[in-house]
Amino acid sequence: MLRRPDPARLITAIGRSAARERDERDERTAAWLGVWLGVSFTVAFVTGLISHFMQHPPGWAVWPSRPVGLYRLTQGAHVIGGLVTIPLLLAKLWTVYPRLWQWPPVRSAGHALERALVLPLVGGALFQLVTGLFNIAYFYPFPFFFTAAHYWTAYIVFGALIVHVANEWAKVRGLRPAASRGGPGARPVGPSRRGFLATVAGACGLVGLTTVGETFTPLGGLALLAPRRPGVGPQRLPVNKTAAAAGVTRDQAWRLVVTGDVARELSLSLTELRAMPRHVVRLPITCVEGWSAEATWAGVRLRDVLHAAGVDAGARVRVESLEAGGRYRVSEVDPPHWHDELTLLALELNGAPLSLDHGYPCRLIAPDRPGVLQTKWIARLVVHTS
Ligand SMILES: Nc1nc2c(c(=O)[nH]1)N[C@H]1C(S)=C(S)[C@@H](COP(=O)(O)O)O[C@H]1N2
Ligand SMILES: [Mo]
Repeated sequence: MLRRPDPARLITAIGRSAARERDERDERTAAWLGVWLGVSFTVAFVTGLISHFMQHPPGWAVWPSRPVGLYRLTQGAHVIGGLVTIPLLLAKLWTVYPRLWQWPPVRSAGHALERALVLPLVGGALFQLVTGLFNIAYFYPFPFFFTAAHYWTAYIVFGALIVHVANEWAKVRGLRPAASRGGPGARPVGPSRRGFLATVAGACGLVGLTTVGETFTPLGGLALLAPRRPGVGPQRLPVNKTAAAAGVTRDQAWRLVVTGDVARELSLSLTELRAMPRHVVRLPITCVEGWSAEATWAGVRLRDVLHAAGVDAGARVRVESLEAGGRYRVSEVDPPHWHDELTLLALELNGAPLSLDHGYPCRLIAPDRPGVLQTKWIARLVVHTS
């Protein structure tokens, strides 16, 4: 005998299946965004570590001086990739935030872990993107030192991300086209999800397009969102720290002193330095904050000066600036960089003597090296063999 359908139960059943369909669509959207975020955070983590260990060599690894533009590539990927990640993370948060108040709050041990990860994962990811953005905009409203906070938080976020991905693996596998999986879940991709993902991709593309010109010169004209642009600045090169900000003035009695573990101490006047073999190189300044710009530099090879002082082939060199204080007044040069023929004590930039803002009378320019290590207003080279 046929039972008459109960309208109330029918409505509940329809509602439940609609909700399930919406949930599934949301889950797949979230999973797709998760895959993209996984890729972008992995790239940011790896390129960030490269940048960190270049600035703080760990002893077991020395960064090579070639290829010339390698750091330009890794740091460009770090900063531009980070900016592109902002719309991606916002879209992901928008897709998943209703789950914050799901009921019951905990369904299983795995689910409990997933929920406990929300704070380090989401909080940490937001912290990285916001502090990174503020830093490249030269806006420092936070009370901590950006570099250290950004570095340590990276481990927290990446660790949380690994656990999260392991936890979500089953859902990511669900990304395979529904038809090929068969079964009751088989449903064509809805236009709204596709439209949403296309909009997110478009937003990411737009951010990329309006910032990549700060390091990829052919697109410089489009770099509307970039705080520094190649070609804009004195001698057609941006300046990060001016001489006024560094408290450096023209020093008529300037001499370059080479000291430390040397066979012969040197003290060279500008005229004596200019009398040494002059070399011209084309190299970029690659700021850790993402912008980079090529320029033509002329000056004396660092290795020529060090050889004149009788320096050990394995020695390291501390380059010291006239600048009295400041975090970037000294930098270390390891053997691969000072042996490189492209590494100059630059005296000229783009065909004219260095301007004071660019490091007059003498600055370091080396291939494949972060901008913070391209010390300006050099006064002393201190050689050490340990
Ligand atoms: N002495 C000194 N050198 C320095 C800095 C500094 O603050 N002090 N800033 C560095 C940074 S962060 C960058 S990106 C480059 C910028 O070089 P530019 O001003 O010649 O373009 O110089 C580097 N050299
Ligand atoms: Mo920089």
